[in-house]
Amino acid sequence: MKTFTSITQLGDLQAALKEALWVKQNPFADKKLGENKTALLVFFNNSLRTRLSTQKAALNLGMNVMVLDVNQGAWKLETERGVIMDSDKSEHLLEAIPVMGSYCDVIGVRSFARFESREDDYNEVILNQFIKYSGKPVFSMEAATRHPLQTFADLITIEEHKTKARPKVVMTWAPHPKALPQAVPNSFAEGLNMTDYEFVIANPEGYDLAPEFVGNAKVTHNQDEALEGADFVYAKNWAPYGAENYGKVICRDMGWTVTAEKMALTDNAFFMHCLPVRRNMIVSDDVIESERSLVIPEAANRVVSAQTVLKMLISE
Ligand code: AN0
Ligand code: CP
Repeated sequence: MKTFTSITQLGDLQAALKEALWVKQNPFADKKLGENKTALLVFFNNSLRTRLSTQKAALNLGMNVMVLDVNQGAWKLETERGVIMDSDKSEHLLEAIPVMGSYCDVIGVRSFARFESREDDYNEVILNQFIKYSGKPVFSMEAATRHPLQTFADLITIEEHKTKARPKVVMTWAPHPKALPQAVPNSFAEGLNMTDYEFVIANPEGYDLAPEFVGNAKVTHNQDEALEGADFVYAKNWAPYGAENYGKVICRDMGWTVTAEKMALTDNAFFMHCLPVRRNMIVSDDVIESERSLVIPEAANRVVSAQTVLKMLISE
């Protein structure tokens, strides 16, 4: 594996899940693999889990780790080619990327959708420049359209908790005060489409995801109907994908918040969310604190997903 930007690059999902569960049981077995290898983690956006879990994963593999917060202490970067650089941006990404690449063996990038241009976001212009110009294996730590390390951790968590071969998994939109990217829901849908689980996406009208990510999922605008008989409820906010309202907030309906009444419609489902989560917007206090809430083990599995992927990247 030369890059990891989509969950589909894992290939055989069952084999990858098996490997992940082995890594979880044997976290220090590959301590020699990363000796004298350096991972550079580059953040254009904030992070708690990705920052810490990916560092921990690299350390478990015996690697050195360097972290760069581009917006704190680095030069302000120009990303467009051809501009006259007479503004506040001191350095161009086209120099910065190969320089960063020269200091490491593998490079992780977090670069969210900017919601300035749907075309630029969905063409992954920042991530693809790292792939093109760094000269090193690149992995996504959430880019504009996908968050594959999160999705892998989500799938590991479902694998550990499912009690039937084909659980019903419902991904539901929930309200949030700000416009959030589609990366997490796109990626989760992409991952679920690699399974044979029953997969339903519930969202208000105007919030349908891009068809290439929805895939074979059933899409409904009726949350209550979707929740009936669910084994897993995966909540997430995202902003509209449609060209007209791309990246705007068009629904604030608190009737979509995942509450105990909503969970009562399910088959005693587990609750999942990638975090960070806004309580009593996305999910009520009692649901996230309930014994069916998986948010903490799900976040803990981020170390496992990152370690499994880093292992694949440095083994080649
Ligand atoms: C980000 C998002 O929704 O994509 C990161 C989630 C892992 N969330 C926020 O910005 C709150
Ligand atoms: N779930 C997740 O990626 O969290 P962070 O944004 O804190 O890294």
